[in-house]
Order: sequence, then structure tokens, then C-alpha cells
Amino acid sequence: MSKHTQGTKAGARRQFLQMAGVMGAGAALGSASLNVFAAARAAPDIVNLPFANGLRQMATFPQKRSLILLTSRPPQLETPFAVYNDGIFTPNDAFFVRYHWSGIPTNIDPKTYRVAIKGLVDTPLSLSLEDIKQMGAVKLAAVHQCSGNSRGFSNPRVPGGELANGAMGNAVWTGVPLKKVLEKAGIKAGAVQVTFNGLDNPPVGDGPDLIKALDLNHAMDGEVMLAWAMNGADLPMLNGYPLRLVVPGYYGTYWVKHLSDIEVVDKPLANFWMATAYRVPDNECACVAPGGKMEKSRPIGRFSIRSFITSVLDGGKIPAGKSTLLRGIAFDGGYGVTDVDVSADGGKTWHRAKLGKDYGKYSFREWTMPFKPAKHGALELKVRATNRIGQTQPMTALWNPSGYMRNVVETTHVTAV
Ligand SMILES: Nc1nc2c(c(=O)[nH]1)N[C@H]1C(S)=C(S)[C@@H](COP(=O)(O)O)O[C@H]1N2
Ligand SMILES: [Mo]
Repeated sequence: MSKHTQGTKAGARRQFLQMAGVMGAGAALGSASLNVFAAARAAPDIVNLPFANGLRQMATFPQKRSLILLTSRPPQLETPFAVYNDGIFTPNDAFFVRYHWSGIPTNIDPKTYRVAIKGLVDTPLSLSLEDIKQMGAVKLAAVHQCSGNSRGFSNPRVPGGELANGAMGNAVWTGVPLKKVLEKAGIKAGAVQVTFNGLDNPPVGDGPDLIKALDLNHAMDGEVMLAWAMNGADLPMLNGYPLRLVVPGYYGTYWVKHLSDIEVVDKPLANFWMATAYRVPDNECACVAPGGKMEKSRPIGRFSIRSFITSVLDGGKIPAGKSTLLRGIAFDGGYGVTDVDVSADGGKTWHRAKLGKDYGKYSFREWTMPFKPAKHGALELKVRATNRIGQTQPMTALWNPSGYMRNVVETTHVTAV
């Protein structure tokens, strides 16, 4: 569980200033006022994520409240964990941000914006935002989560953005099913996959542009959508304005932002982003022995099942001899969470929690459990979810070389006082 307020603020600030001194103050502090987002600015706060090198600045970017800054070029922002206790849907201004390249669009005219539907289609299309919206809107509650969410906890540690648990969020997405758009264009025989590109680009010519692909049957499942709104408002620029792909139950790497080109192709896309990056061990657990290598790999797919306690954070206090309502969230890759169990003795005994309102199988699901510690002292709270197909969370963390799909049973240390 994230200890976002671990340690004293003054102590952390001192460490941060020392770090800034080592790096050169300009590199550490000046980077938050990047010119691609002149309005972005460092908010006067820092947090210490509970792993090595976990010191982060808080920063405010356009349309965003103060979020945890991982990098400013490209913008990578993490949601402070406390936000997940505010409600089952993550506010747009608190939603995490992740880009691979700093050549990102900062200003898109919705009148001239077009998305191309091309490749193996009967009728190539160039659709405006209005054209898309007029194809009919559907709404779907779905969790969006980066493959590397929680990577910072990997042990042994792995390369990549050192994230705590804040690279996830839940929203109601409004859009048109991709199926409808592809049917309008007409898919030709021989089609195998559909590829997706966005308006962002590598800042230098030689980096691989982020293009992702879905198998044709997945693209045509009627659930994958081109979304223009989340939680009832236009997508924030940093979350893919004016149109992004939503791939319910699948990791964020497929949720291409600022869509510009959708191409139907006759063979599997084998670019860097499909053939090299975002791959997991090709076995049941998507894991290898800690520190080991992948023998055979496959593209990352559906979310592993997870659950969190949100009502009390690690290091927190709850009253002894009095009932407290523990609360949290659970989600999975789209089969539907059926059970959430809570332990207050480090996993020896488990008690079934009550599930909250069901917003659909792709949404966060709230859980609650009244809990009355009999006596004062330290407690290890644990939470474990199970889904409709019997998937559950491991007691010890699974490991893979990219730190993807973390879903260990979380432990929240609290003191009954
Ligand atoms: N155009 C574009 N789309 C993208 C990416 C990107 O770099 N560029 N990154 C992907 C990854 S890895 C993630 S986790 C999500 C992040 O979406 P968000 O910034 O809205 O949270 O966007 C995906 N779509
Ligand atoms: Mo990601």
C-alpha cells in the first residue's frame, strides 16, 4: 500500500533538495516548467513513495490538479492514492497520464481534426469528430491501468518508470464502438489486425512511433470503442483529446490517445511496441523466477485481478474496541469480481467483505467491511479479490523483467489505538 506521506515532509524536502543539488538544481526543479506545457508548474509539495528513489515532486499540468510527477518530458503523472477513496470513479483532473515520447499535441482544433480509417477496407474514411459522434454514443464504465502500475515495488527492481499504485483509474467512457466504424468502412478479406496511431511523435526522427494493434476479432468485439468523453466531459488533452481507443479489461498500452490513423492490415504488426516492448512471459502467471529471464513471451493482455484498501493508508491508525468501516476497491480483466476477503491478522484468517454497487464487469467495485480491533497494537490488514473464473491474487508478488501486471495481495500496516 502506498505510503505517500511516509516520513516527515521536512525530512523529505531536505532529501529532495540534496538530490536536486546532486543533479544540478536546474535539471530537477526547472524540468517541471517545461516549454511544451508552459502552464505546467511545480506545486510546492513533494511525496516520498515507499521504495528506493521514491521522492517525487507534485506538479500541476493543464486540466489537472496537483499530481505526482514521474517525468515532465514526456508528461508522466501518477494519481495520489488517497483519491481512490473519494469515489468509485476517478475525477478527470486526477486521472494519471502516461506518454512515451515528448512530441505531444498541446492544441487540437476539433473542427479540423480527422481520423483516417484505411488499409484493407472497401471505403477509406476520413472522419471528423462530429461524424464520429453522429454514429451513436455508448457508455461503459471501465478501469484504465498502465501495464507498469506498481512497478516501483518490484523486487529485484526492474527498469522502467518507477510507479507506485497510482497509474490506474476508473471512468465512464462515452464513445462509438470500433466495430461500427470498421463496418462503415467495410473490412476486406485477408484482414488480420487493426493498428492504431496517435498524433504524438518521437521528438527526434529515429525513435519508434507508438503504434499498437489488436487482432481483428478483438477490434470487432463490439466493446472496444473510440471514446471522446470520460465521466461526462471531453477527454482532457493529456488523456487523449479529442478521441482515444478504450480497450476494456486490457492494459493501457492499447488505449491509444489522440487517434489519427486506424489501419486494417493483413499480418500481425511487428514493430517495437508489439514485438519487443509490452511483452510478458508466455505462461499462466506471466511470471518468471525473480531476477530470471523470459524464455517465450507474448503481448501483454488483460489485467490481472487486484484489490486495495483505500479507507486507511499504510502507517495509519484505527480505533481499538470500536467498529471502523474498512473500504476499498477491486477490479479484474473483465470477468467480474465475485468475492473480496479481508484479513486482519496477516493472512491467517479471512472475512468476506460486502460488495458495493455493480457498475459492470470492467469497473472498480467497491467493498466494505466493518472491523473492530479487540485490543491496541499493530495489525496487518490484507485484502484479496476473486473473480468469476476463479482467478485470485498471490500472497507473494509474481515477478517479470518489466515489472508488469503486479497484483500481489496488498498489506496495510495499521495501529489500533
Ligand atoms: N498516443 C499515445 N497513446 C498512448 C500512449 C502514448 O504514449 N501515446 N501510451 C499508452 C500507455 S502505455 C498508457 S498506460 C496509456 C496512458 O493513458 P493516459 O495518459 O490517459 O492515462 O496511454 C496509452 N496510449
Ligand atoms: Mo502504460
